[in-house]
Amino acid sequence: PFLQRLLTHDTFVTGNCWTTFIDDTPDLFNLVQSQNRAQRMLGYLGEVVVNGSSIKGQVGEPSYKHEIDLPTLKNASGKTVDVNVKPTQGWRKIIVEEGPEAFAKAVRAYPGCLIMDTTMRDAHQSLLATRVRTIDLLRIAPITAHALQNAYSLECWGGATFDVAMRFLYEDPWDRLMQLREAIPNIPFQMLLRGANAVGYTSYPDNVIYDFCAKATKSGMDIFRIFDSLNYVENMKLGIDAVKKAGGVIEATICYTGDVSDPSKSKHNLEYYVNLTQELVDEGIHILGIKDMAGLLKPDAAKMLVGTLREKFPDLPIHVHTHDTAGTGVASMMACAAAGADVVDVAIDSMSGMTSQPSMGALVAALERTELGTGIRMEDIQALNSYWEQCRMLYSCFEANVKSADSGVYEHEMPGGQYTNLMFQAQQLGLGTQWREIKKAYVDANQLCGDIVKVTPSSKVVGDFAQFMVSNNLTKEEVIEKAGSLSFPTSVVEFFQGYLGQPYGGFPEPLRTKIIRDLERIDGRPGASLPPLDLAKLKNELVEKYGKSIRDVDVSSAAIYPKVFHEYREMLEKYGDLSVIPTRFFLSKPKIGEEFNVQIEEGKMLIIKLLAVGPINSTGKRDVFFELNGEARVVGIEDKS
Ligand code: 3PY
Ligand code: ZN
Repeated sequence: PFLQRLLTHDTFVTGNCWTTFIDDTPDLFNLVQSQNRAQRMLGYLGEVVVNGSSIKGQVGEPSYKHEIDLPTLKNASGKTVDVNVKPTQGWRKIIVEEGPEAFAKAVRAYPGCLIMDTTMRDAHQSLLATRVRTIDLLRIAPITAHALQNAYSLECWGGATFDVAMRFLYEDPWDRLMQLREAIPNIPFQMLLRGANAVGYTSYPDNVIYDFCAKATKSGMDIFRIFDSLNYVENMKLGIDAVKKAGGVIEATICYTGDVSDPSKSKHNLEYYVNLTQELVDEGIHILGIKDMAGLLKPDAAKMLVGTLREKFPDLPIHVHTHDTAGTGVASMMACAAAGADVVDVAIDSMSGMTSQPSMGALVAALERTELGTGIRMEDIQALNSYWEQCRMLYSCFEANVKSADSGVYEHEMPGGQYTNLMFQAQQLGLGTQWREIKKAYVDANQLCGDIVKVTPSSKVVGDFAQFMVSNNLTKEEVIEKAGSLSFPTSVVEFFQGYLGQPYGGFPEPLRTKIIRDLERIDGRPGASLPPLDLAKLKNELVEKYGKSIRDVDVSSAAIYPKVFHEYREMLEKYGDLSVIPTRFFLSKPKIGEEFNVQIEEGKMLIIKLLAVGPINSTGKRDVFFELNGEARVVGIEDKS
């Protein structure tokens, strides 16, 4: 039909000036573009039909085979809420109209306990390998905007979501942020910023961090939870200043490790956390975050820590984050709230528990009708939960198979996200039976590193070290003894060189010297010596390579993840925008004759049906026959089996 339209087009028939034909005939050009786009998408779908999904970390297919039902919300008088009408009430109003300081004051003055919902970031990072796609976040977004109007924030960006979006899901993290912002104008958005590492795993030049934070606020981000994986304040100062300059809310965060209620764990004691908080307060932060990334904060310790900080810093809003690995999450968050925390983190019920955050429904119900009420209604939680129950099954192929609580976390101290990751890797590498050994080696590796804070990226150092010890059958004593001749994982060597920053209490010697030998030592902030990155030059290079579609935010992606960004753009060139494909068909093939819709843009729908798969031909390819908006289409796909 395209050729037919072209050949019969008036201008074409008269043979007038071909070079201006496309410019003068935009409707035809649009048609070419959208047909081309559809064909490229069929290329991806055909690939999934013939060779299966190639998404890393996927085991099997989604167990959910239906369209996800969207819940309806009822207001207090039982009337259905029109979720297409965007809500105007919410905590974001204060940030936008009065700024971060006023927001912090209002949060501190709130009599109850506010919640942050981590479902769109940490919960799926901890349970589903960060694989939840933008399309599924967007579907529930307008409903969330109504249901969680009184939430302090939604954590929906940062941490691992940034690189995973490009690396494994072939979608753009900035689009995710901007689209969510559009759908949820009223609730503050929160992101996890790894201090001088931004959303990466290494230090970047300072100007990259400033640029990133400025673009994030411009794209809709409000609150930045800034941490450093060694609680190294010099690294955090950079993030704090970048967020300050960008006009965002600075939630500077102390990472919690050890046990303040156990006198035998004396390195990270109450005094350590109080001093650290003072250093951050001196930097002019708006909110204090306490990041209990492994779920080590037992209720009694929570009472001691939050109670002490509350007393010493009466005006400072305190926001506590935890993971429910051992199963004490709800109890601990209630203890935090009772001791004076202003905000605690939870995830929607079906995305909560174990290595994720504690259950929103459990916490909200537990605090309901107390003076620490959250202002969130149980019926709204049930509605949201019905969506996420289905969604979790849609992503069942990324479940790490953690089936129970593990109070062993008090000993091994693995962060929630890493726990699932390492467990999954242990299974994949055939180390499944050695999972117990990995956990034990993790304890030893941490001691060898000097008993450090373990969170991305320092947790990776300890994890790599532990895997190295298990696969080389090395005890802690043997590592110390043979360190001079062992070939350590790069991450371990770099940690000892000082590439992550300076750990509290310093590096253990003589181990450090034995491991790094004559390699460079960095004794201050690792990023301080990096020359600025020429972002204008980078933009020119990107435009030259990918054309005018390159936006300023893409420059930031390429600055932080050069290789990942280029690989993502190559996928984009090959298949077009894959983010619009419904998840079930992104991850698995449809049945023969099954029809599904892909909304490629507002008002433009592709109706796709898989018709047949041909036999393998002499070039090793199979023809895959689709129906696209009623017309037959065929794509030739190499059979890789
Ligand atoms: C991250 O850095 O992604 C984390 O979630 C750390 O807890
Ligand atoms: Zn976390």
